[in-house]
Amino acid sequence: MEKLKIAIQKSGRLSENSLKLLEECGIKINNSTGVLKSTARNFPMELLFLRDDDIPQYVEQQVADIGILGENGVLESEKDVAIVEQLGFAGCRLSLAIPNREEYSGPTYFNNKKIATSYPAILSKFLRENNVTATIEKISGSVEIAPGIGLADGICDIVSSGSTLLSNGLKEVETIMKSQAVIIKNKNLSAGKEAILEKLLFRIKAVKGATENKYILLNAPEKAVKKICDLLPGMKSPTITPLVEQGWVSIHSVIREDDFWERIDKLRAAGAEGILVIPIEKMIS
Ligand code: PRT
Ligand code: ZN
Repeated sequence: MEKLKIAIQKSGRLSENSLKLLEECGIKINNSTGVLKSTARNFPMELLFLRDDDIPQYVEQQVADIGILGENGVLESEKDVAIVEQLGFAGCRLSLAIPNREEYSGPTYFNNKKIATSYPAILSKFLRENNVTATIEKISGSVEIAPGIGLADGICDIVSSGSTLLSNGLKEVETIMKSQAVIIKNKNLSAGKEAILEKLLFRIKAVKGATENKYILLNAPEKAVKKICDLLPGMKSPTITPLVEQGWVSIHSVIREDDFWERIDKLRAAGAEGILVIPIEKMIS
């Protein structure tokens, strides 16, 4: 039987979450520590452990069929691969930053300046689109020290919490792109491999749906049901069961994690009581 070859980062910020995602999809992986290749025990999948920068090339050449890496890495590689799913982890942004003391006037600030980055392709596209002429100094690590040592006037680098910029006396002045981990695929997969990928994506969506949503149970007076149901979109419509106490019902539904607290406040204001919120293990819509 055909196997889907997936490339994941060997060691770095994406490794742990990539393996965790596969595990949450019920895929059991044979020993993956310190090896370059492994297999799954209960899913037609082979794993390759690589540097994230190499993954787009391996996928383009179909050494691997699919891969997990940051969107920033995919764009920078300029390889002909397709992004098939955003995975919701390793969130960050690629930004331009300059020394704190400098006054920023907009992208033209960078005219005739030097910018240090590990992302020359994405940066030069941004500069072109903004009609800015700057010199790009390509360096592969510790980009944030470049202005301090006189290598460049500014930097273009990944920012997450912003503390690296802060401790190097830099301020973020433009966000070029937002990024998160994604799955990429080779554009010419066989029908058999596409079918395995579909199966994997189905599971990933169920896992993502579960982390993005919560199951909610609450009690409400019958007269408040309409108002409360309007606040609970759920998967279809909420489930309503009568309570032993006359005039009261129990309402069950699913709510999204992102606007969770706001919605709870509104539910309470509408008359909801005894609200229980429970994590969801998997969610299949
Ligand atoms: O060895 P290999 O080449 O595989 O790994 P790598 O060193 O190239 O990559 P790695 O593991 O550092 O990052 C992999 C991916 O994680 C990146 O391509 C991003 O998509 C994503 N990611 C998410 C980050 C960050 N958050 C992040 N904070 N990548 C890097 N950083 C670095 C950034 O370069 C800067 O030095 O963290 C610093 C900024 O962090 P804050 O929190 O101080 O702002
Ligand atoms: Zn890398």
